[in-house]
Amino acid sequence: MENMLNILLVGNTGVGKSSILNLFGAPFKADFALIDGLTSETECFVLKINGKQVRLIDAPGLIENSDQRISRNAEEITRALKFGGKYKLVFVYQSNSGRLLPHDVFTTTKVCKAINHCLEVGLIINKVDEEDMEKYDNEKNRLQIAQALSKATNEKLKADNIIALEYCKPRERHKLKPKLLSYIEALHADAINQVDPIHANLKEINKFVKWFNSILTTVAVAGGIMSYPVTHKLGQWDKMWDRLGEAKFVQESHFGDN
Ligand SMILES: Nc1nc2c(ncn2[C@@H]2O[C@H](COP(=O)(O)OP(=O)(O)OP(=O)(O)O)[C@@H](O)[C@H]2O)c(=O)[nH]1
Ligand SMILES: [Mg+2]
Repeated sequence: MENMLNILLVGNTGVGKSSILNLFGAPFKADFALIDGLTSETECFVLKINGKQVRLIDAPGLIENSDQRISRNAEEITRALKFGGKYKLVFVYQSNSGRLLPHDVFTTTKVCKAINHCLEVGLIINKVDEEDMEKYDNEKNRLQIAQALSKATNEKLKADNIIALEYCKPRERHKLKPKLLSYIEALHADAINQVDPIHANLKEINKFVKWFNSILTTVAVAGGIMSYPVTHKLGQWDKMWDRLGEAKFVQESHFGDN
């Protein structure tokens, strides 16, 4: 069990983590949930993928609407990172018409920092509209997304490790399985040797969102545009992350472990 390969999906509530794992054959709860996240505890399911035994790990989303739930989820995500053995760690975002959401960046940063950025990570952009698929499949755009998240991931996210999954009716979702299988197969696995506890609360999240948006506004004004579509405005994203670097985004205590 110790040396079993782990596949862990991390992301905010409702993005489709459990549904994606179920495409491999897992039986996790995945459903409509109006207010609270549906998955509240980390759960595992062991099965064979391409003849190899793997442990699929389904964790709750980090951000919810009470500090109590956020702390519980943070503990559960921390636990999900501690099974031992090698991991393929994949972040899951829900497509937002090519815009990067601060909540997703927050969660990615927290988790990458907790494991000291020790392994290469993946990113699945889920529920993508059919007409946006080619934008996300475009190599240049994926490179832009990787660059936009370079500070959050310490450059452990490569353009090749980003895929988009098309928004599908539940009865058609099985058609995503071949793409997902070859993606997971190709993803690099590595050991997570040390995991610092993840801590987060609403105040910190709200502060981060405000700060993120203010940085966006500052750069948007300088760049003469009003928003930052991840897939279209890479040059501006570069500038934005330079500003984030100047603000010591990752290192500063205002976005630290308190
Ligand atoms: N139509 C469609 N619905 C999807 C897709 N992926 C996920 N869903 C739906 O999105 C909702 C949330 O999916 P889950 O898999 O439960 O999401 P989750 O990330 O596990 O959410 P939490 O457990 O709350 O953190 C469910 O109603 C799914 O059926 C998709 O590609 N297309
Ligand atoms: Mg879930």
